[in-house]
Amino acid sequence: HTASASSSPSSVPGSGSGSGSRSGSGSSGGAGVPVLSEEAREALDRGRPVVALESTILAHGLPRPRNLAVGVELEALVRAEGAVPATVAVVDGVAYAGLDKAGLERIAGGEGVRKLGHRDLAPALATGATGATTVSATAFLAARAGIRVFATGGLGGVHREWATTQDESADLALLARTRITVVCAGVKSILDVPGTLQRLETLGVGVLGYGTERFPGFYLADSGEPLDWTVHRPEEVAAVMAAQDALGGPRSALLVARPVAESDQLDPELHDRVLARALAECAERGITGQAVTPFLLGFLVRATGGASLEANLAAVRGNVRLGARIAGAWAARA
Ligand code: PSU
Ligand code: MN
Repeated sequence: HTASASSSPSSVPGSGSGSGSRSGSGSSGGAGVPVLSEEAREALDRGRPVVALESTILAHGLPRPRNLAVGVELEALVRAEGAVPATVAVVDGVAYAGLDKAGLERIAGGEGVRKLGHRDLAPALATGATGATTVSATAFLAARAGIRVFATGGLGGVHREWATTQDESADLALLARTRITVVCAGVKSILDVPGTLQRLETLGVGVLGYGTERFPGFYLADSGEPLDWTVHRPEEVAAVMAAQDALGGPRSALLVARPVAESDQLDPELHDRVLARALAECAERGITGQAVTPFLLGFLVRATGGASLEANLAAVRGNVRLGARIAGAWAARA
């Protein structure tokens, strides 16, 4: 029995289990349930909107020290839309949904901060590790805490060299069995985009284009890949979420794919040129596994003189704002 978040956004699985508080600033329903910040706990109890935010993007996806400022900014964007942010991470072996300032500083601080996918959570908790959570770990912990909406930048996916490495992000399989709505800007073009969409179909993860009939290309507004479903308002997303719950069946996620504005996207020509070099260098250096994504992202930032970073941030900001609006529409249905 994994993520047992019910259809009601105000229901918090594990609350009232009597295992008590593990920290002065929040409360937890037990060792495996993330410690919610006071404000997130209160909002969930009252059926008010909460948005989970991912931390790998901060620790391993953005350069220091800008990453800390971005972490603070994203939380402010959620608040400005009338929702409560809950940045998810593991600090000293405790999982949190809603980091305080000190926690955010630890995660943004660098050395010793691991990258934690879903399968890494148990060893991290058991050994007292500190780590940032990927989409898979964030989605899992958020759902476990009763949070239904999660905003991030890009989803992990199928890597281009899949045929030889079988490198497919654990994000996809986890989303096939976790009831959460994830707002993203598609997947990075460093991945095999059609391959990733195919795997999402096979795994039964629903994908909605937000104001678009094409899957977004993260740095680019359009990856060129068609989508089957398009929505235009947060209320429509909330209606799809409600229909998922009414249908029952596998507790899969819902992806909301929102394109970056064309005015904020990376120049497509520059994008294609630099991407080819990044992929070649990654292969030359023999970089594999969890290190691939951070390497490629870093290469792109340097090779575009920071332009890819600005497009990345524009995409994430938009996703976070939309996540807050969807959480609001979801809370309003309860
Ligand atoms: N895509 C980005 N930036 C990121 C990631 C993906 O544009 O920081 C991170 C997310 O946390 C995602 C993870 O869940 O990379 C996927 O890593 P892997 O391929 O090792 O599963
Ligand atoms: Mn991988």
